[in-house]
Amino acid sequence: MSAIAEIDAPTIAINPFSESFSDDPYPFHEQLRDAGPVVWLSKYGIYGMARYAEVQAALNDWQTFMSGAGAGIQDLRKGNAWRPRSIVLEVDPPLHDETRAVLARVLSGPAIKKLRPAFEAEAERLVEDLVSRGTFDAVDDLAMVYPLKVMGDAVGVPLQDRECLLPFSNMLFNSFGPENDIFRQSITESGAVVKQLFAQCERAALSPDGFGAQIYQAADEGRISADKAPSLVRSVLSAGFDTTVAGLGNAIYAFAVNPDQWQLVREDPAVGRTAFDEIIRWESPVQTFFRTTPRAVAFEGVHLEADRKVLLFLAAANRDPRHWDNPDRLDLRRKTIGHVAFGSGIHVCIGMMVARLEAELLFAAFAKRVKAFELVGAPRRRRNNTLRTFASLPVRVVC
Ligand code: OVM
Repeated sequence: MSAIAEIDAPTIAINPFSESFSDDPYPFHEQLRDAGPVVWLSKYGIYGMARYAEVQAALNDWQTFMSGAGAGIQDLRKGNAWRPRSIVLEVDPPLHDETRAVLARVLSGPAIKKLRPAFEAEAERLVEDLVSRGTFDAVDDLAMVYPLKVMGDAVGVPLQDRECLLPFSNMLFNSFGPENDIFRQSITESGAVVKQLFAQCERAALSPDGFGAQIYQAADEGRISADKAPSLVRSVLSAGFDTTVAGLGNAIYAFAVNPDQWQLVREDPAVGRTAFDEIIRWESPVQTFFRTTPRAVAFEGVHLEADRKVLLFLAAANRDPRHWDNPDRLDLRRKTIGHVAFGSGIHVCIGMMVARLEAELLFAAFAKRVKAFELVGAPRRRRNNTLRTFASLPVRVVC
């Protein structure tokens, strides 16, 4: 018995994986935050947290909110999981620290710095082409094109083998949620791509100088066992593409609907360098991730049962008025430190420097040439159980 009385989490009937929730999550986020520090989502029999303080605390307490049972709604300890777990995202220390260290070296600051000239040349080339067209789709012609080109080159995936990456990720990010209509549809649509994606993780399929090859080199050097290399390549291919596609699409949308904020980027290169973090605070590509309680837990005065999934609403935490001033406002001069769009704690995004570099260089290339982005058709969202992203975003650039 604990000395302090514990209450049960209030029950909420909201379905966070419904069409209406993903169409406009923000009113639901407010209800979830206002209901309490921890809520019980009766539809799925899971806990949820949507306030900044609790999400941040849970992300930084891996012993209480473990990842080893998977980052999705399914408990991967219980067998018949459709996919092998990620050996970095979905494991706890000590194994986590060994695999993380390998990726940390591959994706280190100096390593990312070396990418800059090639990333910059490609940003200039692509943006010059888009600006000369005047009107384009910011998803099909930009957000999907640039990461596939520059990150595909950096990892060492041959050009002709990249088509599987986005359909695979779309399905994978759906698979963190329940087996609903969109998850099933993405499985149907992805057909052969799972096999192609796994084939792409083999050493012989990767160029000899990219991140993929460097992961195999870590195995050669005995820093991880040889059987772990393909799995770590799979993590990079899973996490490194559709996330930035979402973030870059959301960025162009953000600039189109907040023209005053785009002016700030044009006027001050320093704003352009930090804009992406505010954009992903405001429209977080990864909306949610799960953790699991390994035992009964007392957290913020609330009793949580053992072996329960806990849905962390990262995007709701990023707009919690208990933490942020005027959180629904995109404010590129805001101090965004502490946002949880990249997560926090031991699993914090390991590729964030790549994502920031892609955004910074694209924004700089546009800032030289473009006064404003205008929507020329209705943006269409791509519904996904984890990602907030667009299927189509027709825009015109004003020069
Ligand atoms: C992984 C993985 C997959 C998807 C997302 C992610 C955002 C990681 O396989 O490690 O992090």
